[in-house]
Amino acid sequence: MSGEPFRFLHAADFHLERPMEGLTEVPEHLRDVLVDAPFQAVDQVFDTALVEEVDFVVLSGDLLDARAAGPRAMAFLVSQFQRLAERKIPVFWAGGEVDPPDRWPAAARLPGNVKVFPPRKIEDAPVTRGEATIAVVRGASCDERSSPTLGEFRAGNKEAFSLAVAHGKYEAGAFAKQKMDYWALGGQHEYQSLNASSPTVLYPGTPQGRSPEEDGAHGCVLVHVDERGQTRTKSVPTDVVRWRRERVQMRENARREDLEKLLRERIQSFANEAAGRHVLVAWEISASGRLEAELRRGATKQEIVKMLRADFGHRSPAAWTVSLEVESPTVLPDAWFEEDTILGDFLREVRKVEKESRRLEIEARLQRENLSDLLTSLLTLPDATSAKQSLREAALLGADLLRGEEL
Ligand SMILES: [Mn+2]
Repeated sequence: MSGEPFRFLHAADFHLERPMEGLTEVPEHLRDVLVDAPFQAVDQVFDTALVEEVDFVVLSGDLLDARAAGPRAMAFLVSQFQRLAERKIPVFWAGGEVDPPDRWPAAARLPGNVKVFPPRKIEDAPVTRGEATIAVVRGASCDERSSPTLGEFRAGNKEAFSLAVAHGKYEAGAFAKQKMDYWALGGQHEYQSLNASSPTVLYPGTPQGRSPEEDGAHGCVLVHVDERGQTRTKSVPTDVVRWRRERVQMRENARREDLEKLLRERIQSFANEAAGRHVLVAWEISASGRLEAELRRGATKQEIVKMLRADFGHRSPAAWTVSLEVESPTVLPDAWFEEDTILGDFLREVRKVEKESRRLEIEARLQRENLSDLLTSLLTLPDATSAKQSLREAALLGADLLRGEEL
């Protein structure tokens, strides 16, 4: 294959129906920023397409759920398509889980530059420049139940660059036989490359992370195709607000001042790395001894959060501490269980309750279920994690209170 070089933009998972999550309280001065962030990020995606003068845009689904998003989001998306229509840039959209084509209301007319692929039926759409076909985009949308099957994608005319667009959870290694040049996938909110070249297979991720789980940079992917059909990709960050989930491990004997100093240094470096974006930080602290006990009870934790918010949360751009969690130690020292003290009595009692509650649960099931049901249900005993967790917390609290300040 030889032809003219061109470039296109690949984006997915806008989820314009999804607001920011994971914030127990929304700071007043960031309210508008947080509400607008998913839209601003998508605006940046389309800005990138225009600035880079791409030949076309491929969108791999989950742009918005028309049932949940409301008219503002739909009008916004249509207006973004319109911006590309004015520059005669075609858009190829394969619907995903939340945007199968049937869900889009007929009243919200899409501009003529937008090609929406039908559910579960692969269609070809050529991209032309003058007389020449520079690429063939082959796509299918999800239907209400499932994603398109990869095996049905086959490159046809190898004179042109072959690009497949689909939404779903696909495994690396499933892409070799079809002889496509590029797989534009959607359905993962983090950027993920399944294969670097021949074919290039990737998920661009969502343009804006929504929760502490979606931390780090988010954006879209700009793809350059040279005259031999070789691709070169470049991630373009578009997020307006960046999540950071940070685990901090404190050494033994660390003091509160040490923790505060470390948190201040880290949050400052997040702000620097975010290059002008707002940062939302969810901390997870792992400490031991006196510091751990101090963080788990009393006002210390709240005071640290307050200090970080006061010093970094009101800057512009802001670095806002969303939460600060303290990891519980997984085991209490064995010696504590043996002690001939009130603490020892208490911990032995907790251990007994733990064993007993599990035995009772199994007995109760034995009485009312047949064998195969029983075996299945034993695999998924609902109490296992949450009850254990509660008992552990109880043991820790008891240990804190009963040991007093001698730690
Ligand atoms: Mn999605």
